[in-house]
Amino acid sequence: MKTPRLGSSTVALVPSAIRVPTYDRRSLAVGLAHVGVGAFHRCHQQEVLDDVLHLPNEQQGGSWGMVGINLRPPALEPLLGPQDGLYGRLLRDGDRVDGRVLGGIVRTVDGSVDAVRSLADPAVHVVSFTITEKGYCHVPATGELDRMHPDVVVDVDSLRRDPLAERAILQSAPGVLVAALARRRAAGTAAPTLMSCDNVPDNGTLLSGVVRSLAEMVDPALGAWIVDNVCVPNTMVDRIVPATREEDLAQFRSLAGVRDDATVTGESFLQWVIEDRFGGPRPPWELVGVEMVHDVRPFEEMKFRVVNGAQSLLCYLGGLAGIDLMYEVMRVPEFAAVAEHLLDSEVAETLRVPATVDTVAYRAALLQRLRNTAVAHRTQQIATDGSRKIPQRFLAPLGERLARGLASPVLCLGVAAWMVYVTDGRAFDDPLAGRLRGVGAAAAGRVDDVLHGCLGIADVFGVALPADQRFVAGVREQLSSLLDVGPREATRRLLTTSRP
Ligand code: NAI
Ligand code: CS2
Repeated sequence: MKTPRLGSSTVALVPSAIRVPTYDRRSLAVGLAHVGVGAFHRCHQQEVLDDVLHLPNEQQGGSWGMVGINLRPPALEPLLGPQDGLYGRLLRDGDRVDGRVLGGIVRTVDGSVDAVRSLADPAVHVVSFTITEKGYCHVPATGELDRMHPDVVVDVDSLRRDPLAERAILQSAPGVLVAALARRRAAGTAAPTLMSCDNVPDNGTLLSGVVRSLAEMVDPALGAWIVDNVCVPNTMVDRIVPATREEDLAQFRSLAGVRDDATVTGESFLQWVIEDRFGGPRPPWELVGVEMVHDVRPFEEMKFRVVNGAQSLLCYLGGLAGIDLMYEVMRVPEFAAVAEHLLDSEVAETLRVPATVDTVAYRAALLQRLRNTAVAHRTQQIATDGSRKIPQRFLAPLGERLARGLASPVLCLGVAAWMVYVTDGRAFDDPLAGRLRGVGAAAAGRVDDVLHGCLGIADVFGVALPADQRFVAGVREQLSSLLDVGPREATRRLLTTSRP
């Protein structure tokens, strides 16, 4: 017998071991929008929203149904439309699996035309984003709008001719936002609060800057209106959510007895810290475990430098060693030791630890998360878009340590491992992939050519670091070692010489 597909008419078939929405989804009005409904959004923010929707109505302070928007593949309609927005999430820790059906998405939209229309709807009070680090069309080294980005160039031209995007097909998330805000301004309706949930530094400040800059290129008065009317809080988000595999879909189908094409999986750990600065109504996230704070920066720096810094160090060392999964990388003694050394020394010395954080527990939890054999997190996935990730994960702490006269051999090893990874001829995804492959082809594995070819990319390294001979020498030492003896021996050498 054919397995029924998950949807409003079949969700009642799901066994009680799997929690399903018990709130009335038919009465849910749209109050939120999200752009970039990928695996992470569906496994992080949507779980928190589902918890909000299960609160007593009098505690919710509004109707928080969400319109899900994708501007890039995968298209949402074929994925979630036939399922009435319902899908399953599986949390795995060791041999424990927790299944749940989430129901906060009440409408799906694909493409810029319907996206602009949806975001211009005054009922949408908060627009959130997980559009990947490259979705902001910014310069990684500065956080400013890349005015020469091909999508920005096209959108500015389109919007100058068609400011409300009545006909324009827009290419970038900032362009879509500018068009939607222009419609709200023209209609005299309130602006939504924009909330990035991406792993970019000062994500709200960055989002606000790229939107304002693109708007000013179209119409300076619109740019000024955005500055005066649009709140863009910073956030920190944390849950390891690997790309969904066929076996994940099969496991959910087996547990739930229904077919779900949109299943997502992750670890049970979840943290969300939001700067409490909203221009209008918002869900009562604080009632379901979200930390609403005045300053996100300390939480963000901890996350980028401890969690993401360790992940990026391990993914490049592991990738160079031919290892596919992160928990397998942690089984290599040298790699586990150098990750711990990073946390305990070079990173720890740069952190402004929030008063609410127990650093010993945070470190122990991270090492356990990285060793979680139930989360099939590929080194290749974490290595993706590294030019947009290493600035906040390696270069920011490195620069701070240099300013204090502190050496950072492990962070330099991370930078060097990235350099080898993107120039040794392997396949990888990155907005700068073409340029990086060109460096690799020209360098042919010669240390100084790889080093200076990569350091010459100002979008990533800026100007100050490549001009600092301590930084250049530190990276060169690790790069030479990696190219000479490979990742495992290079790591062992570093640990022998630098660990107390
Ligand atoms: P995914 O590949 O499942 O989804 C990516 C989403 O971004 C899709 O909805 C896609 O349509 C959209 N997108 C991609 N490029 C875009 C562009 N140039 N403009 C507009 N939209 C674009 O990836 P996933 O796992 O959902 O991660 C997305 C982002 O979430 C990450 O890049 C990161 O910033 C953040 N994040 C991810 C975590 C994870 O463990 N996967 C954890 C913490 C944050
Ligand atoms: C990972 C992150 O792919 C990557 O860049 O480092 O998605 C990481 O899993 C999350 O930030 C954890 O919260």
